[in-house]
Amino acid sequence: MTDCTIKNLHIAESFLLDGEIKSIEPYGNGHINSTFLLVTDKKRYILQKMNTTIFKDSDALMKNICLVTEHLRGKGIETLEVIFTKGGESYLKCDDGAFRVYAFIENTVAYDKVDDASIFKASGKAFGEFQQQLADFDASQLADIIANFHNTPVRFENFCRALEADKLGRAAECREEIEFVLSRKEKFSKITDAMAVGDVPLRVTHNDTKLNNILMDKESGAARAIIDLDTVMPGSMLYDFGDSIRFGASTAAEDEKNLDLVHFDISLFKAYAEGYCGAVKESITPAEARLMPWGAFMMTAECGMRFLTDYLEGDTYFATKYAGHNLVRCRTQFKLASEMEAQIDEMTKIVLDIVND
Ligand code: ADP
Ligand code: GN1
Ligand code: MG
Repeated sequence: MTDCTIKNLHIAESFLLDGEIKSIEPYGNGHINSTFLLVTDKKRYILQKMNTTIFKDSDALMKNICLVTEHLRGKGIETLEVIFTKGGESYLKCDDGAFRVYAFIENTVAYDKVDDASIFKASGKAFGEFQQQLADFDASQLADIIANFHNTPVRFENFCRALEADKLGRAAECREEIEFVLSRKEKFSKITDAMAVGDVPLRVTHNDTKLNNILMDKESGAARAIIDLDTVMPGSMLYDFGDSIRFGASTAAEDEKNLDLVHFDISLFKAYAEGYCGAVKESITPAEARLMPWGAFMMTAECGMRFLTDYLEGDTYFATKYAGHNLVRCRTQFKLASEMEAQIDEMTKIVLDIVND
């Protein structure tokens, strides 16, 4: 057993598990928390070392998650089940960090990519419904876990600071990407401006709606549960719609090195829009409908900008697998964002046709 496994074993033993622990192995493709599959002789669980550098207030984070999951469960919706510690806490704080356990949601799959438009449409419908299910949730109960999470102008300022400091001298090798960001400064306030004047309402949103944050039924392909609830907080529908498009309407992985393979697939956009916009049809405002395509552009450009910022700052935020991983990710995002920019009118027509149908 490695040191890490031994430590995790001690940690896992602090939780109210059913059965005797058999194995603990790294699991999944998340960029933020360290995730493990924990297996006992009776059941499977997810053990996570929470990223306390990013989520500084673990108490507030777990309180949010408990409140949101209770709200959803109260409506009969399948959701994450927090397994408490033997001491009755929702997570374990110890010298090695902060840890939590969820029941493993069985017979599901978290996709990193879909080719089947019907699965993507089903994920859109589920994220749209998630938004509706949280519409009667009292937002004042929720802590703002990461301030300005999708405030693109603030993300732009952070990027400018990292560029100015250029502490590792990496700016020289990403001139094109830097130019991509700087030349789009004016566009970055499109959503925040609409929110400031009240055209786009603040809602309780997920804020990290990439495809591998929804579990789909292995057999039927239907959506089962929305996971990764760390960033559920007040936000905009445009963020949730946009982030799903960013990740799922691409013809390639988020970290594909060959940019010739990376394209924005408008037919996947249409499928997702049918699912999502269909589900929020009753509550979507005209401004939200009009700005949906900009949500996709914004989340994609913003994510690319965040990858680039992290690259300039020395890869301290996102988990990376090799040197230059964040720059590779940034390039796919900018390629997608520029293809979206070129098709904004078509995308707008698709959304308006669905909403006005
Ligand atoms: P991160 O914040 O690092 O993205 P996630 O909470 O999304 O972490 O978990 C990473 C991956 O672990 C998910 O993409 C999914 O594959 C898997 N996962 C997380 N929670 C569960 C669960 N309750 N049941 C089954 N799989 C899960
Ligand atoms: C992170 O946690 P994960 O891997 O689902 C990030 C998102 C980014 C995404 C890019 C809390 O999501 O904002 O869009 O990586 N989550 C956080 O893949 O920063
Ligand atoms: Mg995740």
